[in-house]
Amino acid sequence: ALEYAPAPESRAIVDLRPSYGLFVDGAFVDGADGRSFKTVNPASEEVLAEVAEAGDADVDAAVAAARRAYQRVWSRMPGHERAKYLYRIARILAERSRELAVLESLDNGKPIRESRDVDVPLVSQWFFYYAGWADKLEHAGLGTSPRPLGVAAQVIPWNFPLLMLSWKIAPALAAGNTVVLKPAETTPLTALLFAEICQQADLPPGVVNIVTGAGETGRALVSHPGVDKVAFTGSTDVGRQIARSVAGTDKRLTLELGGKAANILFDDAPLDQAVEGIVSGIFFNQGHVCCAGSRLLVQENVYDDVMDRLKRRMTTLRVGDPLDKNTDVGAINSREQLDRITELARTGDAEGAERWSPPCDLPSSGFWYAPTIFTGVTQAHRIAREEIFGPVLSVLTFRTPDEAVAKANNTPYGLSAGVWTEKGSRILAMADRLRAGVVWANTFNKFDPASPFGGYKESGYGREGGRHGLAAYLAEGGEDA
Ligand code: TXE
Repeated sequence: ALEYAPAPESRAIVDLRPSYGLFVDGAFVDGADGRSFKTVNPASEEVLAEVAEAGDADVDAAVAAARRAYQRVWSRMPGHERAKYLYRIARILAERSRELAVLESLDNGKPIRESRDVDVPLVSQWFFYYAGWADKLEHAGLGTSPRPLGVAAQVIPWNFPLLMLSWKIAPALAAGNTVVLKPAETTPLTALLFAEICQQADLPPGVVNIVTGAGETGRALVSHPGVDKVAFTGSTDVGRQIARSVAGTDKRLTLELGGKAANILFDDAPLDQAVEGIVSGIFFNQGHVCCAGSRLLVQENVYDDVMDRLKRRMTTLRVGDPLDKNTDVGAINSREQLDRITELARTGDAEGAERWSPPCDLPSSGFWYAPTIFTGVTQAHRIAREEIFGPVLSVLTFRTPDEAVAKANNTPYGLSAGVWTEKGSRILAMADRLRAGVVWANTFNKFDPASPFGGYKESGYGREGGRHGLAAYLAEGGEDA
C-alpha cells in the first residue's frame, strides 16, 4: 500500500515532546542534577522543548559508556559489521528525512528548502560514504593496520546541526571509535532525534552518546581525561580555549573555526551565473556558514553592471517563515547572534561603508535580519576583516589578479574562496595562490563527503571529509596494535 507522506513543510510530521533527556549508553536519561534549558523556534520565539543540561557527572557517565562500548564491542567488531550499522543509519536518515528536515528548520530557523534539499540529503550521504570506508581502513594512508583512537569528544555549532553531527560521527564510527557529542545549546533537537535513529538501527549502546548543554558542558567534555580525541567546530575563541586545554595531553585535536571567504568575480565571468553564486554564497543559511562568501571582490570594470544585477536579484529574495517552501532566507538562529550581526554591521555604517538592503517586511516576532550589502568597503573596515556570520555581504573591488589574490589572502582566516572566470588557466593559478582550504570555481558552497574540508591559519587545522577525514580518527598501526 502507498503510504501517505505529508508535505515536508508540515510541522505536524514532527513528534515534539515537551522535554528531552540525555542519550547515554543507548538510553534517554535525566541529567544527574535535574537542570534543563529551553530551546526556542527562532522564527517565532516559541519554546519548542525543555532539554536536559548535562553536568560533570553526566559527562563522566557518557565517557564511561563510550569507553566500555569501545573496548567491549566497537573496536573489536570487524569493519564490515560496523559498516552494516552505518548503512542502516544512513538508510533510516533517508527514510525519515522529512521529519529531520522539519525539525531542523524549526530549531535552527533555516529555510525548509535548504534543510530538505541540502542538509538532510548530505547527512545521509555522509553516513553512506563512511560506511564504505569501515572495512577499508588500510587505505586511509596510515599503514596496513591503522587503529582507532578510542573515545572521541565532539562539540558542534548551531548553523548545520545535523550536517556537522554527520561530519563528526560518521568517520569516527567507521574508524572504530566511539563518541560523545555535544550539540549547540540553541539547536539540540535533531541530535536527539539522531539518537533515536541509533536506537532504531540497533547500534550497540554506548557507541554514540549525546550530551546536551552549553559551553560548560562542552568544556567538561573536551577536558575529560577519558577522552582520546577532540573534534570541534565553532568560534575561533572557543577553538583557542580548547587547544589550550588539550595542549600537554596526548589527546588528538581537530578544529574547524571561522572564515571570511572572498568570492572573486573577474570581468570575463558569465555575470548572471556569478551573481547567482554570490547571492547563494552569502545568503544561504542566512550567512551562518563558516565558508560563506562574505567578501565579494569584483573586477573594477564590471562593478556597476554587477551591482545592478546583484541588487535586482536580491530584490526577489523572500525572507520569512522557514517552513514555507518558497522562503529563501530564514530566521537568525538566536538573539545573541542577531545582536552580534547588528553590532558588527553598525561598524560598517560608522566606518563609512554604504549599506543597501532590498525592501522586505520582516516578521514582528522572532529574530530577523534583512539581506544586506555594504559597498565602498576598504580592507581596514571591520566588516572586511571579521566574520559577521549573517546575511551581510561586504563588496570590494580589484583591478588585477595580483590585487585580487592579495586582498583575498589579507585575512587571518583561510577556509574557502570562490573564483568566477571563463579562463581555466586562471582558475588553476588562483587556486594555487589563494590560501584557502577549499577554492570553488564558478560555483560556491558545494559539499561532497569525498572532498576534504578544512582551513589554514585561524580557520583551524585538520580536514574533515574524504580519506583525510577518516585518518583524523586513526593512528598508525604499530606493534602494540
Ligand atoms: O560559538 P561557540 P557561538 C562563529 C561565528 C559566530 C561566533 C559565535 O562568527 O558569530 O562564532 O558563535 C560550544 N568548551 N562561529 O557563540 O561559542 C557551544 O556550546 C567547549 C563559526 O555560537 O564557539 C557550541 O556547542 N565547548 C562556526 C559550540 O561550542 C564550548 C560555527 C560552538 O559555540 C565552549 C559557530 C567551551 N569553552 C560559530 N564554549 C563555524 N566554524 O562554522 C562554547 N562551546
